[in-house]
Amino acid sequence: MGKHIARLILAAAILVAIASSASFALADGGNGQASPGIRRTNGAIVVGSGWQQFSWNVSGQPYNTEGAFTFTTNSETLLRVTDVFCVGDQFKVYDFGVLLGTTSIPGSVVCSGPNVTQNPDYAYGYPYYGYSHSAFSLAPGAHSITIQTVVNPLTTGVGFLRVDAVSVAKPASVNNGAWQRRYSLTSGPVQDNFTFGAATDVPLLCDWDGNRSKTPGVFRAGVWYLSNSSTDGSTDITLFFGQAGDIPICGDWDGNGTETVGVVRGTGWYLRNANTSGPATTFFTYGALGDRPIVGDWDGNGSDTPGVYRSGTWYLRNSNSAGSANIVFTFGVGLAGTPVVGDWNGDGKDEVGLVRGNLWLLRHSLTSGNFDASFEFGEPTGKPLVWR
Ligand SMILES: [Ca+2]
Ligand SMILES: [Ca+2]
Ligand SMILES: [Ca+2]
Ligand SMILES: [Ca+2]
Repeated sequence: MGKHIARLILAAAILVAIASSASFALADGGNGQASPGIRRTNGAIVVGSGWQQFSWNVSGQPYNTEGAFTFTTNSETLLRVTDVFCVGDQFKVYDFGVLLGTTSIPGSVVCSGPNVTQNPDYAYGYPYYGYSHSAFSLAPGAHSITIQTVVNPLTTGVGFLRVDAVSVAKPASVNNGAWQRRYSLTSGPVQDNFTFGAATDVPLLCDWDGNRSKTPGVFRAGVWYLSNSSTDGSTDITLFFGQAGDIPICGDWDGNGTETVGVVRGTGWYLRNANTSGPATTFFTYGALGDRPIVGDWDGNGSDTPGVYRSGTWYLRNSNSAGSANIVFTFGVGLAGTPVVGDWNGDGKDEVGLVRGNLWLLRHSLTSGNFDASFEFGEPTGKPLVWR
């Protein structure tokens, strides 16, 4: 029910967006002047203040004419860059002169029509428009962003960038009831720790009360002990679900914002939509015996759905029902490791990783390939988990 409503809202939003962008393109008549967003007046910009225009006006390999966009962040930040107006330009993005990456491959040059827009939200949000665009994750600290136009069929033009603090996944490691956490996906020391549960428990991290913060829980032979705070030993909820030998899982199965309990028994997935004792709300079979079950919001629609990891191949499904995988890719073939799931780049969709000892290897897209980021954290013998 919730998912159907979400789909209807999404469909309506897309229709409105298409209608708006079409009239926008007509109204502006192709004069080349981008109107939305904030025109920067000096080098410093404020994180979270919206789109900032940048421009280029010389042929060859021009850098943006404004000079560097500078800012300092206290948390992980997402830098988004997009072309607007005429489709066809592409950019290299630098931080203090160090290449962060190149924006996506642009569509063929087009300056008019229903899919031409000067609104960066539409240019960035609708990939089929063909605007070159990308997101780059930035670590906490000082940044100085410059843009180089590497494909430049029209000599002059404008694009937009924005920087926003994001809530990305963070690493944890649990060893014999001792929980260690770090506040960023980087190598470094433990930043806080607490004790919860016993050595033989299976630890989990989920948002049991729906306040956007994942806190500890443990599964002990069919009994769940859940805490809504990451502090020593306090149990807020005790409930019965599943039995000894089950693999415990947790996630927001119905997309209502609260993450709840589940177990995998053989290939059977038993999910419950409340953190109370009682029968499964949903049951289906998925995967094969011996698979490592994982849970994530692969499509970013707000509900968590199943996946399995099998010897380097990931089989992900976008609904909590029996059926075949919607997404299949390889990552980590030949590498022993523990699969982990999290939104590593803050785009609202979950990605996967493998933890080998204390080495975390993260993939930033649900596609075949090598790891995109790595760091060391946790006890080599601990269980890696992800919080936010
Ligand atoms: Ca919570
Ligand atoms: Ca839920
Ligand atoms: Ca989903
Ligand atoms: Ca993501």
